[in-house]
Amino acid sequence: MAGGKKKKEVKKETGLGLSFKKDENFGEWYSEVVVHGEMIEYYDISGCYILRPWSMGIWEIMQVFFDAEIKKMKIKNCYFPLFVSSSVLEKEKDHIEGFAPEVAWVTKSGKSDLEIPIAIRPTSETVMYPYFSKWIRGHRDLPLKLNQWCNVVRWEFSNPTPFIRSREFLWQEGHTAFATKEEADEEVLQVLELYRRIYEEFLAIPVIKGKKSEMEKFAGGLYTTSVEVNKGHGRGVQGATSHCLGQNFAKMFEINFENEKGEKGMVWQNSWAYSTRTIGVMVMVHGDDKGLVLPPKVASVQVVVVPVPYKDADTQGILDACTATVETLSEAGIRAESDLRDNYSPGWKYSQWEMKGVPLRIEIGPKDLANNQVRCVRRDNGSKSDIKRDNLVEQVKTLLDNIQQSLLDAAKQKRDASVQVVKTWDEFKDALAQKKMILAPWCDEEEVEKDVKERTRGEMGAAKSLCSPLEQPELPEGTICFASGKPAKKWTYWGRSY
Ligand code: 87F
Repeated sequence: MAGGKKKKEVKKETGLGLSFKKDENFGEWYSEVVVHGEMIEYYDISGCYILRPWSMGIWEIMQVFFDAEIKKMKIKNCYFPLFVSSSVLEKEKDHIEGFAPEVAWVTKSGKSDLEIPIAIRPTSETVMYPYFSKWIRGHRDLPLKLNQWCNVVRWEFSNPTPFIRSREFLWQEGHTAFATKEEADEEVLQVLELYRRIYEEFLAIPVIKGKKSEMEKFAGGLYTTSVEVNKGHGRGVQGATSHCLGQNFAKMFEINFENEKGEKGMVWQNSWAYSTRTIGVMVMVHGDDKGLVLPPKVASVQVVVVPVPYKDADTQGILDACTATVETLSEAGIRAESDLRDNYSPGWKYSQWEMKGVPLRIEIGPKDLANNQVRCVRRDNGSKSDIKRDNLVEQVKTLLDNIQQSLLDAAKQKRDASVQVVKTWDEFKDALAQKKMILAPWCDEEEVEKDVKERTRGEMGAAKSLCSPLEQPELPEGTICFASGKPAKKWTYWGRSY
């Protein structure tokens, strides 16, 4: 008891260590991890956060990948203004209606009122599409495929959470127009696949690709696809979305073209986005009671090299070995850094780099120096191994690959363990109470989804459909809907969602 108390005091002095446990108080744990891990600094405007280099580095690595992939698809980057005039924003009344309370407005410059208030973009459909209308004349102007990397503002009122729900966030938004629905349909899935790869290949997070219900889709569009993450405790998070807008916006903004035969047609449009929410999801899935756990593919520092000098040892020799190790790794394209600060103990440095989630730590002490080896410690499972400096690069690469794979495997296992297949309402209620994510046969009727929401209302938040997986398990003839008893049309995931 006394020992435990002492430990806590030490933690306070150094500012290291977390005071909340992931399993005990998830919300507080999350806020503490993103701050102590140096990803986020809180700001004096509620719902706004500073992205420090440690998180911005992750964003940039994903951006390099995604930007190159969409360029292969002949999508071009552009930049439209941050401001939207009220007349344009409100042109599409239906689509904006539900969102209107979240739109932020500029009403003043200095002390004087603006003649007409100007909105700040919450998304850019209405900003861009008047110009799509202007630029698209004939079939030769199609397809028009644009993307922009930018910030958007949505004045959320429910509890803000760094990365997951903030009033300003960074994203890419793709907006494309085609002559045919087939082309649009194809692109929706191509982009969805890129989102899957960001999660699975970079963030080591398994996702479910699926289609949203009529209730949960983007109201301005034709259909919405998404990648859904199960972050445990029966909660789903929408990871990214790719919409087919159909011809709704084309009608509104008169985006017409003339085909080869001189006939008038309306374009088919898509819009799609992923945001800095990806980073928050990564923290939630992989983080532990020691802090962040970064997958090697997105870590701006993949390996940190820490000298472990002893009083009577060859300190300079150890420091030189650290510098040489970083150099060797860097030359091989591995993101490595040494921590040669002389005002912190090795143990203190270990805790700090663990808090920041660096995938691999290399320690070099007198014994390692004498044996021409280094000690490697994995962040994900704490396992230690000594490797010879002769084949450092090979072995470190293997270790990093293994860490990346282990993180994905562990996340998959956790996810699979928290999914429950149900057939009846009673099973559904039980599974929900056990904080499971649920896969159930559904009749796909809006009224029934409303009813499910109504019947599950409570302090935990109502259940809703997350998505119907594109890869459908077999649905035997005669299977009935878990909620209505009518014939089931598809398998759908349900849960409580962010
Ligand atoms: C908030 C205020 C105003 C979401 C909003 O998902 C408007 C909106 O239109 C709004 N919140 N949305 C839907 C965004 C749809 C779509 N936009 C392009 C995307 C992907 C990127």
